[in-house]
This record gives sequence, structure tokens and C-alpha cells, in this order.
Amino acid sequence: MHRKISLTRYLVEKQHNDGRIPPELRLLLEVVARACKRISLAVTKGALGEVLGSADSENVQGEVQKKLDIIANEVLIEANEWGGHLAAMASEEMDDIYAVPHRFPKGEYLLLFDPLDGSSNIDVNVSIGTIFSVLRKQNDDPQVIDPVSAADFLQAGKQQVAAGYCVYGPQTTLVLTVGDGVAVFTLDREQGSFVLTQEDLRIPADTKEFAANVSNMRHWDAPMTRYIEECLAGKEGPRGKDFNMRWVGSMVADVHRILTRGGIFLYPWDRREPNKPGKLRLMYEANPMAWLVEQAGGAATNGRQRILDIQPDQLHERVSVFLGSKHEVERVTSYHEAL
Ligand code: AHM
Ligand code: MG
Repeated sequence: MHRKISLTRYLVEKQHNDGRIPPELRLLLEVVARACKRISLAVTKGALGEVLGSADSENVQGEVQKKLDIIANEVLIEANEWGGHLAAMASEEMDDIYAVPHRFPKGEYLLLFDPLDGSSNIDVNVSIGTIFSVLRKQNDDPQVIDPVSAADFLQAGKQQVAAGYCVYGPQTTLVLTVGDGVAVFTLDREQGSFVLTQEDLRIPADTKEFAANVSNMRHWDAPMTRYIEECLAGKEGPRGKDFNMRWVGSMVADVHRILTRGGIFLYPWDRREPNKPGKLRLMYEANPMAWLVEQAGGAATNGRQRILDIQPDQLHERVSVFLGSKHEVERVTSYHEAL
């Protein structure tokens, strides 16, 4: 019989066999996965769990929070605050960082998350997900955890020590990297555990599928418009091939499709809010996704620069995102560079 490898076993082996992850990081990842199981349950209940609809509040970015946004945020905090593996957490749904309270032991890791990405899809029963990124607090003395501040989080994405997401769709799927490729785990609901279902995910370098909110086209700049117009021109156009378009509207689901079968995801700057570099958030959306995509052989830029090289200035900083199949990301990036 085919032997199932649980996430727990996968992580224990990563700790013992290749020494890739220290025990505290293994614990952290298991706790995040456990929280995702709880979020998955809440999502699955839908109207029966009285979790749908708006929470009548706004987050730091001025977006209306859904009840499930807040529930998912609380689940992640409650699960992670007491284990001794973290110094602090930061979330799309919280203005400031959440330092681990003094009554709990502390560790050297920093956890960032978008607790429920794709909020506009919650009430319409379309895939949504949790995105997370793990950094290490940079200290001269690793024993010194306190004080911790937002400045500790302002590290480039290439400093991440783990990143992943969990997509709540027809299946609940956890996708993870610790820097040696991308592994996929599917939630076995009967067993209540994540089971390894794919290793060494690879994104094909070429693709004929793009994901962009084309309703914003009239607000884009010239390089982005050029790229999409060339795709839309199909076989008769300069690309000489027909492109397909897919847009779920949950980054987590769109990126999952790209990791599974290739494609390019584009969320560019637009002129409605010229001072904002993009819609998506660098530290807990773009960085973890960029690392996963690179680990799968793809590429991720903001149009000019590798996303993982960007030095953040703010916790909730925004960024333009072009990620997925390498040759397509290189192409749209070269259009920006030529400007
Ligand atoms: P959220 O974190 O508030 O859900 O916002 C991020 C989402 C992404 O998942 C998705 O790619 C994008 O917003 C879609 O935005 P829009 O529908 O405005 O184009
Ligand atoms: Mg989001």
C-alpha cells in the first residue's frame, strides 16, 4: 500500500535528516498548519456557522473586514502566541505588530500573514486562503528577543526562512517552502491531517495563460497595457499564439493554479492611486508568493526589480506584482525596463 507522509513527518524529517529546519521552526509550521485546519472548518461551515458577511469594521488599509477575516486572524494569533517559537506576529488585519505577551515564552521567529486572502470571494463560495511568511528576528545576541518592533519585520523577502499558503477550495491544500523546493499537502478530512501529495513543484517557463483584472486596463501604464494587448491579439498578433485568461480574484487561488500548471499573474500599479505602488501587500502577500514561485523555477518582479530584493520601509507596504512562468515574467519586466 502507498505509504502516506504527513506534514508532521515531512517536517520532522526535514529537521533530522537534512538539518534544514530547527525544531522551533518545525513547531511554528505545524502550528500554522493546525490553525489553517481550524480556518478551513470555519470556511466550510459557511452560513451554517454564521461566519459570512461583513464585520462592520475596517482594517488599516481602509478595507471593510469580513467576519471570517477577523475569525481567521484570531485563530492564527491564538494558535501561535503561547508556543515559545515566536517573538511577534503581523497581519493584514492588524494596524500594528502583535508582540507575544510577556506571560508566554518567546522565540526568535516573526510570523506575517494575510489570514484570509480573497475576502471578496468569501460570501460567494469561491476559493480563498491564508498566506504566511516567516522571518527571523535579526539580533546580535540571539538570546535577546525583547523589545520587538515593526522595524524587526522590515527585511527583504530573500530573508524569509519559510513561506506558504493554504487554499480553501474544493480541497484544502497547504503549499510550503523552506528554501529547498515546493511541497504540497492535501488535508485528509477523515484523518484530520495534511498529507504530502506533491513534491518539487515546477512551473513551466512558457505559458499561454494570464491572470489579470482586465477591467482595470484603462488605468494601466504603457508596458502593462502593451503586454496584455499583445496576449489578446493572439495568433495574428506579435506573440503568434492564442492566450487564455483565468482570474479567480483570490491571489492565493490564482497563484495555486500557476504553481500547478503554469501561467502569469499580474497586479500592476494603476493611475487611479498613483502614489500607491500597487494593490497587493509586499510582506505577507507578494514576498511569500514570490519565494514559492522562484522555488518552483518561476520568476517574480515588481516590473523593474526582483520582489525578493525589495527592502521594505513599512509593514503594510504595497507593491506591483508580476509572477509565474519565467519567460513571461521576463518579458513584461523588459517592457517596463524599456520605458
Ligand atoms: P484581500 O487581501 O483584501 O483579499 O485583497 C487581495 C486580493 C487578491 O487576492 C486578489 O488578487 C486581488 O485582491 C483582487 O482585487 P480586485 O478584485 O480589486 O482586482
Ligand atoms: Mg490578501
